[in-house]
Amino acid sequence: MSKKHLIVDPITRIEGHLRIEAIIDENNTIVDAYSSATMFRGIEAILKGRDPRDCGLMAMRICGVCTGTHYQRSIEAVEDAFNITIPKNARLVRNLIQGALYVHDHVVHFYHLHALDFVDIVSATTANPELAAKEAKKWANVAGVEPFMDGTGEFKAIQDRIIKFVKEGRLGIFGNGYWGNPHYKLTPEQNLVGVAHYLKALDLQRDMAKMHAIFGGKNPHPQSIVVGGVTCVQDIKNPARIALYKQLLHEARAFVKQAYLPDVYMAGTMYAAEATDKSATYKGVGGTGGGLLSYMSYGDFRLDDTGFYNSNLLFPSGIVLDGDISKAFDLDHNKIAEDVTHAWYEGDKALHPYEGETIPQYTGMKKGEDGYSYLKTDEKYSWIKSPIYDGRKVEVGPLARMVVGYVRGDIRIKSYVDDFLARANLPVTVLFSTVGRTAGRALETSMMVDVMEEWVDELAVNAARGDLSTWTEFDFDKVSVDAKGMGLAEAPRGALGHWVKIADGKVTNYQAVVPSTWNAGPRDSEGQLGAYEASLIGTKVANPEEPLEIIRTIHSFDPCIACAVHVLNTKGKKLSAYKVDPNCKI
Ligand code: NFE
Ligand code: MG
Repeated sequence: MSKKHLIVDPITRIEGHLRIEAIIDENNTIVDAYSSATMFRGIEAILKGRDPRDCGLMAMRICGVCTGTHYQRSIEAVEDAFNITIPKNARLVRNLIQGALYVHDHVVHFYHLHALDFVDIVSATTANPELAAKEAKKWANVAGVEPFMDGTGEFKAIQDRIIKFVKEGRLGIFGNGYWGNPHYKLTPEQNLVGVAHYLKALDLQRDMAKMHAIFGGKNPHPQSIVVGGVTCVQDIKNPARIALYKQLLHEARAFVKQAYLPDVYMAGTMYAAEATDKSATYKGVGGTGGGLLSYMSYGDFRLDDTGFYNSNLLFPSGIVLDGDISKAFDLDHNKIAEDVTHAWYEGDKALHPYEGETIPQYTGMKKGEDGYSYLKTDEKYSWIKSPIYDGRKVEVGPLARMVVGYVRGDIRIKSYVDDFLARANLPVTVLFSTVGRTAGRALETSMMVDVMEEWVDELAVNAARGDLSTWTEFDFDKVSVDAKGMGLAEAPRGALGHWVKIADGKVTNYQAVVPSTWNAGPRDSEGQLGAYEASLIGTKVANPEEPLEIIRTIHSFDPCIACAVHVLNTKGKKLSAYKVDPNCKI
C-alpha cells in the first residue's frame, strides 16, 4: 500500500485558520507533516507613522485572545526605546493583569479547546455517578487536595443533562466529535468528571475576565497601560477593588488546584503510554508529540524593580536544545530572525525583526489528480513566516518556560515540576510529549495562582504605605529622538517580541514575532521542520478518517493563527484602501 495524504483543514477549536497536511505510511504512522496558515491579515502596517505612545492600544488588536499581552509588549518596546522605567505599583499591576490573562487563557484552553481531545463526552452518559465522584476524589487526592465538586448528586445532575442532549440529538457544539474513537482512553466515569469540570470552567472563565478588568479597565482588551506606567490609580487606592481581585483569585485557585490539576494527573496517567512511546518521537526522546525538543523562553514577570531587562524573573529566559536538560544557553536577541523561504512573502534571506520585511507573494496551491487542492510543500505554503534562533527552530510556550526554568535550576519552577512528577510517578522526560505540553501549562497555572496572591498582597501593602505612584513622568518631546526598542517577554502561548523603530517622534518600522509564529511556522531555508510539523512525526493515527491524534497534538500548543499572521510593508506600498464613513447608517 502506498502512502496516504491526510488533510485537516480547518483545525477547529483554535483561534484563526490552520491547515495540516500529513503523510501517513501503510501503518498509519505520520512520516511527514506540513503546517499552513491559510489567511492573510495584519495590524503592524497601520502602526507606521503613528505616535509611539499610541501603538499599544492598536497593537493589542492583533488578537482578541491574548489581548493585553500585545498591549504590554508594545508599551515596553517604546519604554525600552526611550529608557523609561516604571514605578513598583505599575509593575505589580501589569503582573496582575497578565496573570489574570494566563489563568483565564490556560483554563479555557484545557477545558474548552483541548479537553475533548482526551474526554469522550458520549461515553460519560454510561458512567456510574457514584463511582465518578470517587474517581474525582482519587485524582484530587493524588494532587494532595479534596475534589472541587461535592459528589454523586452533582455528577448525576450533569450526566442527566448530557443524556437529555444526546437523546434529543442536541449535542450542539459537541456534535462533530470523534466519539468512540479507540484513542480515547478514559473510563466512562473519568469522562464524566472531565465533562463536569468542563461545564464548571465556563463559570470560572467569566470570573477570570472580571479579574482581568479590575486593573485593566475592561476585557478582552484592557486600557489602563500607558508608556511610563498604568492609569488605574483609583483601583489601587480602593481596598474594595483589591479585595474583589483577591476573592476572584481565591475562586480560581480552588478550581485550578482541585479540578484542573487533578484532571491533568488523571489524563497524564491514562495517556502515559503515548507520552512515553519513544517510537513516536521526532528525535527519539520523550513520547508522542514531543517534536523539536528545543525550547526557548524570553523570560517574564518581573519580581523586582531593577529594570526591565535586569530584574529577577518568575520565568527565566534561556534556550534548551535537543532535549538536553543538562544545560541552558543565554538568550541573545540578535540571533532572532525570520525566514520566508516557505512562506508566501518575498525575500531571500532571514532578517532580524528590526529589519523585518513583509511583502506578500502568494504562489497558490496545486491541484491533485483527485481534484483536491494541495499545498506546494517544496515551495511556499503558509502565511506564517519561519522564525529561527541562531539558525535553529525552537518551540515556545508554557512547556518551554517550565523546561528552561527547570534546567536553569529555578527553585520555584523546579518545586512545581518535581512535585508533579513525583505524585504522578513519572520521569521528567514525560514532559517531552503532547501530554507533557498540556501538563506544563497546568503546572504554570498552578504556580501563577500562588504567585499572584503574593503580588496582590504586595500591591495592597505598598498602597497602604502611601505609595500611590503609577506613572513615571517624561517629556515626550525631549525623549523622542531617533530610537529603537524591543519588548521581549512572554505571552500565554510563548515568547513574544515587539520591535519598534522611531524617528522624529513617529514609528518608522514595527514588527511583532509572536508565539504561534514560532510554533506554527513552516520549514526554513534549511528544510528544518516547524514545531507543529515536528510534533506530528511518528504519531500513529488509529483511524485516518478521524485524525484525532493530529488534532490533539496540534491543540496542545494552543494555536492562535490570528496572532501569528501579520502584514508589514516597509516600502510603503499600498496593500489595500478602506474608506470609513463615520455617518454611515446601517
Ligand atoms: Ni492570539 Fe498570542 C498568545 C500572542 S499567539 S493568542 O499567547 O502573542 O501565539
Ligand atoms: Mg510579524
